[in-house]
Amino acid sequence: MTKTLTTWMALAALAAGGCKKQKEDGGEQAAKDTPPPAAPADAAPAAPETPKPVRIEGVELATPESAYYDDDFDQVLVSNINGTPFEADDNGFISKVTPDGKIAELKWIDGAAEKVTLNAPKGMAISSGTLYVADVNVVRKFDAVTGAPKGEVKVKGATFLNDVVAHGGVVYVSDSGLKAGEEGFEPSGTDAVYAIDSKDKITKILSGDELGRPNGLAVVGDELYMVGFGNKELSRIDPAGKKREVVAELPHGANDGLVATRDGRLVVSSWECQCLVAGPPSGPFEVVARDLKSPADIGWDSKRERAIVPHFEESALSFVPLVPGGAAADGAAPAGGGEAGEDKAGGGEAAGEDEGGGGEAAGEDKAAPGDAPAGGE
Ligand SMILES: [Ca+2]
Ligand SMILES: [Ca+2]
Repeated sequence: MTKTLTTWMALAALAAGGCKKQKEDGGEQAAKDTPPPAAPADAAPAAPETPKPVRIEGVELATPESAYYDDDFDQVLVSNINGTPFEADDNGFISKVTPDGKIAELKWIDGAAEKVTLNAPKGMAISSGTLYVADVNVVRKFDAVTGAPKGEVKVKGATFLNDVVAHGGVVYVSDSGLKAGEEGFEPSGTDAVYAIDSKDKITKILSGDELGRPNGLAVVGDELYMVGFGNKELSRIDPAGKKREVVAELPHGANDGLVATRDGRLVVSSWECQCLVAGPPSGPFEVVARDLKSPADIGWDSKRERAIVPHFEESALSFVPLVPGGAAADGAAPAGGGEAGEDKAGGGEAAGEDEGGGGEAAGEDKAAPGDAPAGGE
C-alpha cells in the first residue's frame, strides 16, 4: 500500500511539475464527521441550505480511482485498483454504493472471481446495457445489470487507459501515456484518445505528447471535452478525430476527473489543489469544493446535483455538493479557511489557495522523466 501511495505521489509530482508532496499519516481527516462549526445561531439562512458532504471510509474500498453514477439504478459504482495502477494482479474490483453512502456490494465485480479478469480498473461508463471499464491496456465489458463479463477490447499500444465516457453509442477512452519506471512513473509516449464503437472497432481519434497525459473525459451536448494530468488545459475534441481545441485554462494542474452537470457546466478534480473547480466549457473556472485529498476520477450524481469523489490515497469516497468559493469539505467556512488547513495530515498549506499556483505556473511541460521526486513519505 505504502508503495502504491509513494509511486502515485511521484506520478502526481511528475505530471504536475513538482507540486508539493503531502505526508500520509492517516487517521484524522478534515472531512470526517467533524461536528459542524459553531451552530450558526445568528445566521439568517436566506439561501437554501447546502447539503452536507458525506464521507465514506473504513469500508474496504482499495485505491478507488473512479466513481460512476448509474442513474438507471440510482447507485454509484466505484472502481478499486487494489494495488498499483499497472499491475496484472487480477484483484481489482467494482463496488456498488448507495446514495446515502452505504456499501451495497463491495465486490460486485471481482477480479478474484474465477471468470472475471480485472487488474487495475479505472474509468467506467455504461452504454447500451454494457459497463465499460478501463483496465491498463484493455477495456473490459460487463453486463450493466448482472455484472457478468461480456468480453474485452484490447487497445493496442496503450499503456495507461484512464477515463471512459459514452455518448451516442460510442465509448471514448483516454490513455494517459504512462508506464512504470525506476522512479515510479515515466511517460510512455502513448498519450491518446480512442473511440470504440458498438462493434468494438477502435479508432485512435487523437494522439501526441502535447495532449499532456490525457485523463478525464466528458460530454456536453455533442461535444467531447478532455483534461490532462500533465497540463492545465481543458480541450474540446472533435469526436470524429484529429482536431483538438484548447477552450479554457484551468486554475490548477494535475487534473484527473471531468464531469458535466445538467446545466452544462464542467467540474474538474485537481490533485494539485486538492479541490474541485467548475465553470462553463469556455471558462472561467472557480473552486467549488476544497480539502479533498487525492481526488481522482469524479462522478456526478445528477439526481442530487453533487460530485462523487474517490480519494485515491485514502481508500475513501466523498459525496460533495458544490459551493461557489469552495466550502471546506467539513462544511466549515469557505475560502480554504483555518481549521481545515491543520487537519491536512501534515500537508501544511497543501490545500492552500496559492499552493502550486504561482510557482510552477508553467507546469505544463514539466513532465520530464527524472524530476519525479522519489516519492512522498
Ligand atoms: Ca490491482
Ligand atoms: Ca482518472
